[in-house]
Amino acid sequence: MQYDMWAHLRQRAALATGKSIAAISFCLTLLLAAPPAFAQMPRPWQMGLQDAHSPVMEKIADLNDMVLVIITAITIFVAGLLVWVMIRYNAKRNPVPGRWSHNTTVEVLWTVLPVLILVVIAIPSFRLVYFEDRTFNPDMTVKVTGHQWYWEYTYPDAAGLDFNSYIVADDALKPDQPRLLTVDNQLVVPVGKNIRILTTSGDVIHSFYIPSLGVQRYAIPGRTIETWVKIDKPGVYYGECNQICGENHSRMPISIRAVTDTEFTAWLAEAKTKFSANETEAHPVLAANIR
Ligand SMILES: [Cu+2]
Repeated sequence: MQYDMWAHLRQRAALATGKSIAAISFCLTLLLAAPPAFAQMPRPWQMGLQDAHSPVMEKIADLNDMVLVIITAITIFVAGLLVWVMIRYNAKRNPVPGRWSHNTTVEVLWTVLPVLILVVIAIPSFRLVYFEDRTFNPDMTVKVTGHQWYWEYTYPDAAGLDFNSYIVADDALKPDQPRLLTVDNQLVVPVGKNIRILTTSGDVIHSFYIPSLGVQRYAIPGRTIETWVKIDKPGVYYGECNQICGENHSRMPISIRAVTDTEFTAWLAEAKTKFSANETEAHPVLAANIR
C-alpha cells in the first residue's frame, strides 16, 4: 500500500515537471513553426495522461485528480506519524515503553476512517464505470474486430461498410506520420456525435485502447462488448491494442480521424466505393462475417 502511494507521488511530481516542460516546448513550437494538424498521441518524455477529448476521458481525469489529493493527504499523514513515533518514542526519549496492547478509540478510528475513505473513492468510481458502459442515445454504431494483427472496422448503419486497418511500415512513412501509430485506413467518425462502439475479435483477445478518448475495451472472440465515445474536436486520435495478443501485438495501432458532419458524409460515399467487394474477397474469413 505504502509503496503504491510513494510511486504515485513520484509519478505526480514528475508529471508536474513534465507538464511544465511540455507547456514550454508547446509554446516554442507555436512560435517557431506553423501549428501541426491536431493529433493526440504520446509525446517524448510525456509522464501524465493525454488531454481529454471525450466526456468519459474528462471524468477519468477528474477521478484521477481526486484520488491523487486523497493519496497525497494519506501519505503525508502516515509519514508524519512515522516521524513523530521515531522522535517521540525512541529508546532514548522513552526508555520505559508502555505495556498496554489495546486502545478501543484508536482501533475504531483506524477501521472506520479507511472504510469511509474507500467509500468516498468507490462512489465516483462506480458511477464512472457505468457512465463508460454505454450511451443510451447512439447516433451511430461502429463495430471493431481485432485480428492478428490488424483492426477491422464495420459501419452497420452504412450498409455494412467494412474495411481493414493495417499499420504502415517504417520505410513507407511520410515525414509527418508517426512511427508505429500510422495506419493505411483510419477509422473515420463525426465529432460531437454519440458513437456506440462494439468490440469483438476474430482470433485471440485484443484490446481497443485510445487514451485521449477514454476508450478501452477488450476484444474477445465470441463476445461483443460495448462502450461509447463522443469526440469534442476534429483531429486524429491515436491508440494501440493494449492486450498482449501475439508476435505483432505492437503492430496493430489505432488511428481515429474525427471530422465534421459534412466531411463524414463525403467520406462515407467515398469509402463505400473504395472498400468494395474486392477487399472482402481477399479475406475469405472476413467475408463470412459480413452480412
Ligand atoms: Cu492485439
